[in-house]
Amino acid sequence: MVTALAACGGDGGAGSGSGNDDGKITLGFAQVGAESGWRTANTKSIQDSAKEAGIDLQFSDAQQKQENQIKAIRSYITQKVDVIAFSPVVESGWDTVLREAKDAKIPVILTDRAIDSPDKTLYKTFIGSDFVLEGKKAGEWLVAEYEGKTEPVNIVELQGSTGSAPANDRKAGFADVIKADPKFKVIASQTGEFTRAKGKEVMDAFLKAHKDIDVLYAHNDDMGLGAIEAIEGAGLKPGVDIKIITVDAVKDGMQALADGKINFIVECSPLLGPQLMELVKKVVAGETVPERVVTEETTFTQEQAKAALPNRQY
Ligand code: GYE
Repeated sequence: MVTALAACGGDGGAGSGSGNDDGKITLGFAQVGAESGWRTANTKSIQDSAKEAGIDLQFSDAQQKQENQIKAIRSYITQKVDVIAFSPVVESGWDTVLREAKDAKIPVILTDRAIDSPDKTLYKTFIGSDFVLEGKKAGEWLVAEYEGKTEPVNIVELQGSTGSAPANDRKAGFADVIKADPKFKVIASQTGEFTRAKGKEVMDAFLKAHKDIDVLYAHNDDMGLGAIEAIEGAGLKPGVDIKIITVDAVKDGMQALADGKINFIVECSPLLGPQLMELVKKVVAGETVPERVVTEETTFTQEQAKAALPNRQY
């Protein structure tokens, strides 16, 4: 169920959603959910920057369900918001609802995650990370870490939410890099739905089924943090007995990295709010916007995490 469609930014109260009769731009944002530390930081960035930009924000949380997101988008169309932005839970199945938005002449901006529709006229722009590149960076660290070694390296993978762009692309980028050396073997790969609880549950099962796990690659910090609990519960040392690579670099992940429990984190920035508000304003003003805005990101080793932690924003 779409439970919250309340205004969360500016002074927009009831009624501000129907067009911009108060002179402000109304943005309807359909968020994925609240599954991870990344998502919490992303939501805050969007809410804070809408407020700062004087944009009325209508915000909804889809609880990781596409049907809820579609309902939220339809409700924004009915409310005649000025712009709709959303972070698609999964990649496919958006054409119908996006055509409805197009017919209602409401521009759409994709935020954070991509869709697989070949019809590029369904949205104005897509702002977010290059998830394939993130997966490649994870793979490159692993290749360097085991350079010169010949024994097999048994890898387990915790995938993000099934069908989501970050899960598909982080898996593909990583696989693409490690396939060059047959010593790297992904012996188990399953979704942990981007949550800590599921990450722990699936890692528990991996540990029961396989006695010889060398490496865990988790598609986000939260699943990695859940897996750390499972690994410690099994009497093993995370970061030592099992090397761990994650993606995101939220504070809790960075702390575990600095503490030696994670070995490498590929950064994925959730702070998309300010750029999104700029794009919203431009789209409403009828200005042309780039088709794709890629977020700039880095990676962190344990030493780099120690240095970066005091100034980490999220
Ligand atoms: O990595 C994960 C979140 O779409 C980039 O979604 C986002 C991902 C992020 O739940 O933590």
